[in-house]
Amino acid sequence: MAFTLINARPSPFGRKVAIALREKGLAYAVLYDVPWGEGTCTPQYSPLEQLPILITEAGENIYDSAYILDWLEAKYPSPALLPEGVDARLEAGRRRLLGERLMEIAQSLIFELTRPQPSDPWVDRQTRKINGGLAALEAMYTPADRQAAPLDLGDLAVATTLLGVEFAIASGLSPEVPVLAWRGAYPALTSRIAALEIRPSFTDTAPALMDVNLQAVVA
Ligand SMILES: N[C@@H](CCC(=O)N[C@@H](CS)C(=O)NCC(=O)O)C(=O)O
Repeated sequence: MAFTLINARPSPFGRKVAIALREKGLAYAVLYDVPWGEGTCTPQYSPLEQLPILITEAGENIYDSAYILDWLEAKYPSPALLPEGVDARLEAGRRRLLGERLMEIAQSLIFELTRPQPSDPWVDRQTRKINGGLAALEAMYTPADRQAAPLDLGDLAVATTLLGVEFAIASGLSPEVPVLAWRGAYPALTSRIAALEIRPSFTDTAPALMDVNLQAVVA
């Protein structure tokens, strides 16, 4: 097995890496960990104490999902997960950053909403950003050629974020957050993700709950 991926079953960040590995046909074993658990193994592999972490056969630890994807693209360029041409790459980069930042903003909103007394101005601010980010992505996904284009790192960030928040709400990890109910509200995003989520790389990596009391590594 060439790679080991330290991951958590509900993690959208880890899923993004797992999908890229599958799309590139790279074999990997998974170690599931709960970074908040007492016996977590994550700090042994990343100074940031966050997963996902990709351990190479040579024993190198690659961490942070965005950097792992860049690392994989550089080391295993085929099949490419970025389009050819500067402008197309920059367009994919913009979708990618919107997908990545939306995940962080959604996470911060969900954490705030689960506090005993959420701050209204903070909630309003994060809500505005999510509305703005989703509207920007909807515009970028509306052209027919974007809907039909091959999967790229922009799609991967957007899809794992939107499917991740959808899973968090459906599974009860997150309270209901109306601004995060994207499916159906944004037609172009809805149709693009409907096309992506049936790929084997997506169905094989569907998120699931984990017991946060689990000790360290589980099979
Ligand atoms: N920017 C990081 C974020 C990863 C992240 O937030 N991972 C969560 C699990 S889904 C984690 O390890 N949290 C523990 C912590 O932040 O202390 C990435 O993209 O890899």
